[in-house]
Formats: sequence, structure tokens, C-alpha cells
Amino acid sequence: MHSQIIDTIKQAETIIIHRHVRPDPDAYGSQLGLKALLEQAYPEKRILAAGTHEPTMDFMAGPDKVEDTDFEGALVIVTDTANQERVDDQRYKNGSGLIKIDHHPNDDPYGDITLVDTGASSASEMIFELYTYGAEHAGWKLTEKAARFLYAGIVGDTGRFIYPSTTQRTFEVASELIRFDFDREELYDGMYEKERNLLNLQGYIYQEFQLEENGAAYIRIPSSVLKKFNVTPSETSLLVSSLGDVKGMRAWVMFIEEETEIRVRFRSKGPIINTLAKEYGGGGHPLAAGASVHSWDEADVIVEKLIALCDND
Ligand SMILES: [Mn+2]
Repeated sequence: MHSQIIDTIKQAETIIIHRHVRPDPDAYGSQLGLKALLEQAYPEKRILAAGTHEPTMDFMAGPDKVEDTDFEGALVIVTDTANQERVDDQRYKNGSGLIKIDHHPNDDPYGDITLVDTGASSASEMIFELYTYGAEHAGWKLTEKAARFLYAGIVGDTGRFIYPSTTQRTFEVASELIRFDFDREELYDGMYEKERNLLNLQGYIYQEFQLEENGAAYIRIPSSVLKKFNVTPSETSLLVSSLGDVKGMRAWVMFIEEETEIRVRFRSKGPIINTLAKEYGGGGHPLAAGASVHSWDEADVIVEKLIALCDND
């Protein structure tokens, strides 16, 4: 599979790399890490990173301006994105070839070539494996820039190396990446420093969440609360994992009221919750998933189902 991907890359003159909407460090890390690797290996090719600009990710880098005409004859590579609806910039279909590189369950195996490894900690770790193959067979070289992106992606998706997805291989890859002397502290500040208003909302969440005896927990964040703390719905994604620190916690759900829907974010320390997310048109990993509903009544039903899930686990 790696050789097939590299052969396809070699044949393309323009390569456009996409990632998912609401990007996290792994979306950026895998996308921009691959871009940096390709720029180093193939300076004669045009390598573009697509997607909407996300200001909170400026510490990593920004996307490129991609014109409609750029897609003519281009090879498109999508990283870290399980299903096609979540691809940021739906023009990804307009290329002449499509490759999917991802570590989520392969429910939507789009692309002419699909490289999925659910055992990888992150898409960034998968890009490192591609680089390893490229280094051996196609003269690819790791640069400081690429190493910084891939490292950020791995740190982000492993929750700083604490999630169960972290393997011995993950640490080996990380140890290769930190041979480069990019500023790790600056990177961590970009990833983990939070505005005070967001931390105030985190305090509210810790005050108000409900925890059942069986370890199921939930918190509703209506738009009035978001307004009070001056936090946007998308910023709340930075707070979802915080409930994992609560003793006795097994699986939790956070409801965030947006303009036209209620965003549902699930996390778990054991019970499989992406099945529940899928019931509501969402998806994700077995222990980290999301969906959307349109009423608080639906949210209440989800709470009941989550409690039942924890009962049966
Ligand atoms: Mn990822």
C-alpha cells in the first residue's frame, strides 16, 4: 500500500491535501506534515493544503489558497477523515485521483487507494510510517518542519501520550521526531494554553455535570451559558476531555447548543460509545465520538442510552 501511494504521488504534478472540518492538531499535523515531506522530496511539484482557515490553529500554520483550477488533474489526499461529509472543502472530489489516509474505523472507504490503520495512534503516526517507507525506497527526508507537525498531531491525538491508543511504536516515532530541535514548549503552549473565559466555563462544567453511580456522566451547555462565559460552541471542544479526570468516570457526554442543532460529544474510558454516536448520524472512535441532535428531548434519550451502555459494559 505504501509503495502504491508513493508511486501515485510520483506521477502527479499537483497534490492537494485535505483534512477534516473542525480541525484538531492531528488533522493539521498529518496534512501539513505530509505536505512538508512532499515539498522536500519533490520540489518540482505543487503541493497545496486545503481547508478553511482556523485561527485557533495558527500556532501550527495556515492552509493554502486553493483555486478551482488547481484540482484539474490533481492528486487529492485526505488525511485523518473517516467519512466524506467531514472532508473540509468538498472540492476534494474534483481531482483526478483520491487517496484516503486515516486511523478511524473504515466505515466509509472512499478513495482509489484507502490506507486505514485503526491501530495507529494518529494519522500523523501513519504519515510517519509512510515517510519511513519513502526514506527507504524513494529518498524521502524528514525535515524539522515536518517533524514538528507530526509530533503535534501525535501529542494531540494521544492526549499527551496517555490514551490507550498510545503504543510502543508511538513512543519510538515520537523519539525520532524530537531529534529535531523545534521548540516543544512553544508548541505545547499553542496546544494547551486556554483563555481565562474558557477555563471559567470549565469550572462551570466541573460544578454542574451529573455523574451516575455506574460511571455515566452528562452535562448540558445551553447557548445562554455559552453567552455568559463568552465562549463559542467550537471552543468547547477543548473542554470535552476534562471530565476524564473525575474519579469514578467511565463514559460521558457533553451537549453543546449551537445555532441550529445541539452538538453531542462522547468520551469513554471503556464502554464503546461510537455505536451510540452512529445511531444519531455521527461517528468516531470507539472511545471518542460525536453526533448532532435537534432537541433537548433527544439529548435526554441519549443520556438514558449512555447510562444503559455503562450498565451493560
Ligand atoms: Mn486523528
